[in-house]
Amino acid sequence: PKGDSGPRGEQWAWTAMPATRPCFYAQTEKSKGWKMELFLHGQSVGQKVFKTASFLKPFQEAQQVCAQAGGQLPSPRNAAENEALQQLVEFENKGAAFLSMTDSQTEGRFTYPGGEPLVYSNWNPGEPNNSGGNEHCVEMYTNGKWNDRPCGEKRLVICEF
Ligand code: 291
Ligand code: CA
Repeated sequence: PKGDSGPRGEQWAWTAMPATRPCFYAQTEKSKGWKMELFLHGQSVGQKVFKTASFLKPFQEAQQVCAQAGGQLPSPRNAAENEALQQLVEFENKGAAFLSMTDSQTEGRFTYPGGEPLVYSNWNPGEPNNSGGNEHCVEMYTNGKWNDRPCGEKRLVICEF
């Protein structure tokens, strides 16, 4: 971070704003409307923010929606993150939501968008079962459990920032 002085001689520290979290920073800058929007349709857990788009899309389009907003689809990496996301899915009341992970690369081996293997999972009993041989995406049910599901299905879009 490099320093700079303001009009009253005050010192300002500059640091790069993480490009993946523009919405989060916008929230802190903007009016109460933004905070209310996040209160109703978002969840903050640790350093992470989940925000729902409140509409349903197939996986690829959902990915694009989140990338456009500077985020990505949700990757719950522990029980606390999973629970925060579950509360959002349940409150939104639009059914299951897509997670970020797929096993499109290697069947049965689910990975994050960067290709790393899962560090946490919350599969529903019997999942993932690749039912019909075409379930390469993951949905979170309203109870927080995970199920592998075809990527072409439309699910609630939630992004992580
Ligand atoms: C069953 C389980 C899941 C599977 C799902 C789909 C349903 O859950 O076998 O592992 O992903 O069926 O095959 O597909 C359609 N078209 O309904 C059903 C429950 C909630
Ligand atoms: Ca399944």
